[in-house]
Amino acid sequence: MINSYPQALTIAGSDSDGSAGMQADLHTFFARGVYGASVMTACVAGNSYGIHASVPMPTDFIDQEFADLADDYHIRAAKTGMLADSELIEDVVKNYQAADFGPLVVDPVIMTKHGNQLLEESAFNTLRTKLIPLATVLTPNFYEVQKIAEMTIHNDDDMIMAAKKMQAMGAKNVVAKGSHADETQTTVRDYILLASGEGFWLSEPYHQTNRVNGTGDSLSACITAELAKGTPMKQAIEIAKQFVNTAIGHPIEVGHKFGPINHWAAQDRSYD
Ligand code: PXL
Repeated sequence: MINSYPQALTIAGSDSDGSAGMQADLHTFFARGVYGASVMTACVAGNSYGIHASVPMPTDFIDQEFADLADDYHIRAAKTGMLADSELIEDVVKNYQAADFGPLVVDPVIMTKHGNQLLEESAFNTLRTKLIPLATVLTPNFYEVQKIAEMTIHNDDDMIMAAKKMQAMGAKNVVAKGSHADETQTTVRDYILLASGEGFWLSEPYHQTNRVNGTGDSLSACITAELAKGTPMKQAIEIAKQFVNTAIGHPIEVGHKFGPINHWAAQDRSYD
């Protein structure tokens, strides 16, 4: 009986306003009926106007967080979020390899939507060579696709080529998120490249709202939650896209400027 309930882990930064990072991940795990644990990698002070301070956690503290979870819990899937710098990436890679925490979803957090840099430029290569090879799923947004694949995306063929490049770096499955740059667009299209080599586009309605903080965190957390429950990969990705779209489509009024998405709206009601 002990540890029979599905448990997932977020390895991420804490965001004080609760809209993104570890807090968005834990909201998502809860909404999907999965128990959520957390390894805190950094602490960010911010609100709906932006981020105003950031402190990385000491690596020996991170090592202890991993050791305590490995000693007691049965983590069935894990995800990474903000990792700040090369030293933290290497420490997380070392700890994840020593643990048995199931599939790993890597959300390669580089920059917030509002321009705050959350990963040092000098760490991009460590991300490519050390963390991405461990990724069961890699979930870059449009900006991160271009940074990681080192190319500019002009059209669908470029996106497909970038996804293949990231798979060649070692990511088994890639969810490459499309552009939101055009305010007149009615849909958002993401390109999915599965481990089998199957590639396809997923389209969702585009909502014109400034309540989208935590979107990428929640997408990757929802995939993680579904993998922890044993959902097959393609279905886990489709559920997560739907989850985030529903959460964006039912905004809640929290904060004065760029608010969070609404995890309740997209809750898995089979747990009520
Ligand atoms: O949404 C990206 C993100 C990830 N992690 C932390 C954040 C943010 C955005 O604000 O604060 C800790």
